[in-house]
Amino acid sequence: MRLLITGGAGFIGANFVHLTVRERPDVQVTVVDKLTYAGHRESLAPVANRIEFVKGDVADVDLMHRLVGECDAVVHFAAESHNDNSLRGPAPFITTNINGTFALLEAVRAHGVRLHHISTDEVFGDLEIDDPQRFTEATPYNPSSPYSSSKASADLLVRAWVRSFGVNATISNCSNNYGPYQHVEKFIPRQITNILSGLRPKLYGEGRNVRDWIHVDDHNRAVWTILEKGIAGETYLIGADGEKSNREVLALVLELMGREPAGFDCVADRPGHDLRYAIDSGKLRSELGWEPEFRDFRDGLAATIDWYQRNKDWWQPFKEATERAYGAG
Ligand code: NAD
Ligand code: TDX
Repeated sequence: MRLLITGGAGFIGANFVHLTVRERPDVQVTVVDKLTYAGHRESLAPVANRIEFVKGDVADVDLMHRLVGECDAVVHFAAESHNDNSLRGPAPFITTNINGTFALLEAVRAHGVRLHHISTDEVFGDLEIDDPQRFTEATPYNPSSPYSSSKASADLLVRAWVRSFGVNATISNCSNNYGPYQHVEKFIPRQITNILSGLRPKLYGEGRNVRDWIHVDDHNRAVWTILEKGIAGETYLIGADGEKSNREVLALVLELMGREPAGFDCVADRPGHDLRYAIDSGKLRSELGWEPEFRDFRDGLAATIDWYQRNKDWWQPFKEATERAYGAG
């Protein structure tokens, strides 16, 4: 199988490339990535001689036609992915997440190639803390931020191309990922690398917000399950029953890193901050037989902390600029 992976130099994409090279040596991997501030060739260094890398933009129609024409299937990770950035400057979220998905859809339509589109649980909006319901495939879309509305737009384009043009595509909406190679702008790596840099962790508001954490390898194994067993036109929610408040996660980071429980700052809340995400992944489990392997968040978090401790060369070059972008907060 010749597999085109968009956004393969980013957090989840790079982990997907590593997993694929490690566990499916018969798959020929081509990565296309624009190498924005969030993309790192270094994340692919351990597998550099096992893959083809193309620096390019998913919104480049001609390039997508050429690359898609040379593969059997596409997994589409490439996106602008950070909510805080989408509040500061939404423009690239529209061009990459919407126009980029459109360019890819036209290419897979022209070449009859299978597409798996990676999306997020944020398209559903948020839940009350005490709501017994979780998101399912039937939950209506109700996105809050420029990021999540651009991902929702992309999902709707995929659904329309399936229905109107018979494109062979599946969609997955996953909850918050953690693990190695995640950009230090995101919650967990920001707090770990703040501590490692002598800075105090920063909690938005009171930290009541709940996220449903999943290890990146569990997400990526679910993507492989859908690629192999998923039904064209279907959407699958991916989640590992990992609900935790931000305050709880930060407390665990502080404990595992040997810091005082009070060793953090509460800072201004994110505008429009979604309160809670929670995924019911029953369809993926019962219909396709997927189950998460990382069942102990504490262990997964400890391993992630260890990775950031051992890989300072990877994150230190962009730590300062990331904190500068966050401002004094
Ligand atoms: P990331 O920001 O770490 O990586 C994104 C990658 O896409 C980078 O390598 C970047 O260079 C590349 N890219 C950006 N614009 C591009 C363009 N125009 N053309 C080609 N490449 C481009 O993001 P991530 O956290 O790895 O997320 C990957 C995907 O998973 C996204 O679609 C995101 O919406 C989705 N997702 C993320 C999470 C999460 O918790 N991080 C959860 C659910 C879904
Ligand atoms: O410094 C911080 N302090 C803080 O309290 C940061 C960066 C975040 N937070 C909070 C905001 C959120 O409630 O932590 C939570 C997680 O924040 P992010 O890591 O920015 O993730 P989130 O906004 O939940 O979105 C993530 O999950 C869904 C990914 O970034 C998206 O790409 C994915 O679609």
